[in-house]
Amino acid sequence: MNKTLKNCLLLLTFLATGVCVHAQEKLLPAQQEISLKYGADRLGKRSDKAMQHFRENRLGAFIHWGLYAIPGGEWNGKVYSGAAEWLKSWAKVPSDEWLQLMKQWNPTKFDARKWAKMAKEMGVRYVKITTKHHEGFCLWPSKYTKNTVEYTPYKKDLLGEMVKAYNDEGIDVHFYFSVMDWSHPDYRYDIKTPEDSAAFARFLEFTDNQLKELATRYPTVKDFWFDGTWDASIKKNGWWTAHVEQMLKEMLPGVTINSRLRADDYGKRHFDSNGHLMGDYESGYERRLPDPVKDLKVTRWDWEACMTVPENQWGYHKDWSLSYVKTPVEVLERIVHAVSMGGNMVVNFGPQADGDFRSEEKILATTIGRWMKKNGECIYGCDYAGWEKQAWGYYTRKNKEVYMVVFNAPYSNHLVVKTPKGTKVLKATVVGGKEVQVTETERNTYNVNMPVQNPGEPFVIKLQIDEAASAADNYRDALT
Ligand code: JFZ
Repeated sequence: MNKTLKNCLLLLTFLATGVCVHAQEKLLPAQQEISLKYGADRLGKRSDKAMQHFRENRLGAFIHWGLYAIPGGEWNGKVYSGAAEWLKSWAKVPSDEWLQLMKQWNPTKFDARKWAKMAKEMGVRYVKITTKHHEGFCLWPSKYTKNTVEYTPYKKDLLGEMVKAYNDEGIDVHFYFSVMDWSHPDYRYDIKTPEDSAAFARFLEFTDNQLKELATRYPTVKDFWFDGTWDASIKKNGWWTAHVEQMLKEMLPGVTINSRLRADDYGKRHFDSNGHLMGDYESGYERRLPDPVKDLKVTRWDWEACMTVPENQWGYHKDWSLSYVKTPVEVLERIVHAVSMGGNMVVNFGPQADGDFRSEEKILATTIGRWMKKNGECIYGCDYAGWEKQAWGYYTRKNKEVYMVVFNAPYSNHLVVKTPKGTKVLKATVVGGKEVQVTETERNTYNVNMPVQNPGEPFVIKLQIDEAASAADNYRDALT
């Protein structure tokens, strides 16, 4: 079977079966745990400063930019509706032909400072940049391959320009890195022969070199987000995934690494054979989110979700009419949803080949930014509040502040709040607005009035609470 066909089949299989989609934590009783050399490095969340910072950032932007932006989903006159960054695979384009696109790589409208301003205005605290996607084209002048920006008409170090510009705006840079490399002759999907082993060993050395190069050239990078790690070849080399994490952590103290990199001694991914999360945060929530009532287990570890604006386009696709495109409010709701369950959210952008952004993405960034400017205090540094989910929206919490983020205004004009035992609501104030009336209607149940003038967009109410409220109140339990 040729490589590209194999790619298609692999993708189809995991989309159909959800193989990598539902990485699950399955905890074994402690006495049944097996000993692992390449399992979780730690139990529970990391609590150091760098991890706290990662967590407090909460909102990020993904940038998927590579050669695939040039054809934008169209090959030889045919438009493919699948993800644009997979076009090489959909259209079965051989690598040498695909890499010819490098001759056209000249983003004349690219201005890193403009990109950074746009991110700043949107209110994102970090960007995740595709240093190298599955196609194998590198946005930095890597010494270890010719498939880089250096050998395009643009020539300059795109990644370096971006890192500097984002950092200058106070925005953290995270690196997306695809281990799977469709253009490297030594990449293998599986290891079946001694020849495969030898080739894959060379490939892993090449990958180590590229990663060391990235860590050395761009020491301000805060995070590596690995992708393209689902093939049997990598699952059979779990030791290597543990080694990469260690290597990067030695080179860059504090760096954070996603769970998607890792496979344990038995090829188990994300969560090891004992059910413990590997890497620093779970990265399986992609284009979907945990259920706010049923999936509260996610609040036990750090996690980061990412989402596309159309149904499933990461790289630039010229035709967004082929699938549903989320509105800014729908994107915003997903951001809040993630934070309300203790996660981060990364919103994807697929810049055009000329270095500009499509207008839909510019509008999205501006709209989210306007909202964040006013209401960002319910996002940054916020976490799961632990209060019972209500139909009007989501709770988030920062220390003593509990935020109600309202997406569905009720006809009753009352927002029902149920507090945990011993917690009273003393006062409610619209963020950027006035105080609203709170009425205790039952024990641990309140009606918070809608603002007199419906804000007409999702809004936030900040609650002042008393958590040491005495049990002696007006209520007695029903005798039945
Ligand atoms: C991968 C890439 O193939 C895709 O092009 C994009 O870069 C995205 C962010 O990551 O796609 C995946 C990888 C893993 C899952 C789903 C899609 N998963 O585990 O659910």
